[in-house]
Amino acid sequence: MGEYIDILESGPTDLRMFFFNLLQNCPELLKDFKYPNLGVKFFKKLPVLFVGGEGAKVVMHYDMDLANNFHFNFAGRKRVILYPPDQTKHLYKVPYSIVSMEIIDMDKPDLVKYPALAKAKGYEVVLEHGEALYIPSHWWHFIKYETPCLSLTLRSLPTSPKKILEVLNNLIVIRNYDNLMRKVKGQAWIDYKNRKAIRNTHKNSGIEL
Ligand SMILES: O=C(O)CCC(=O)C(=O)O
Repeated sequence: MGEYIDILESGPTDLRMFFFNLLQNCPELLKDFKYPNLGVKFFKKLPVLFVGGEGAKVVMHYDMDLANNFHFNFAGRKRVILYPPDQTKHLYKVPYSIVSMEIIDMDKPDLVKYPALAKAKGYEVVLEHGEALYIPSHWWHFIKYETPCLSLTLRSLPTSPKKILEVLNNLIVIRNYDNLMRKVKGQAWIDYKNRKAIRNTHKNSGIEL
């Protein structure tokens, strides 16, 4: 960890720790925070840490478990772009996944190649040291680390039967099907999904190229 912090402090780097479960990997750190009283039931099995260096980017995605997330930024400054679920049609969502096309730099998107993004209505926020962001269930988020950051996400799982069914479908059906197709078809499967992401998005956004 010490060596990793030295790397983060020495300049821009893509090296990130993503979704590091404190309960499983470093339970002694649980003593360092308390679950806040925000009127929600937290899922205490999954307090997850996110660490990254200056310039690191997290691809636009929403969380597969459809949790309501509370993202606490303990160190550094990060920029977050958020889109509500009703903007999905403009976001070049890759089929059988919960991410936008990775090739798109949501920080400075190429609107000639990806014009639907100009129609998407979202929010942008800069999280400073000590600030927290509520990311509602199913909301898309893209993150750029402006400086090295260390943040903790606490989650509250969905309770409505409709959402629970969607989570089970995401975790059991879609994820396994996608993994199988990657194994069987390799790069051809990825290329097919990216072509379909563009076709679907342009069709649903009313764009003709
Ligand atoms: O800040 C990060 O690195 C990612 C945060 C994230 O995706 C989340 O909290 O769900």
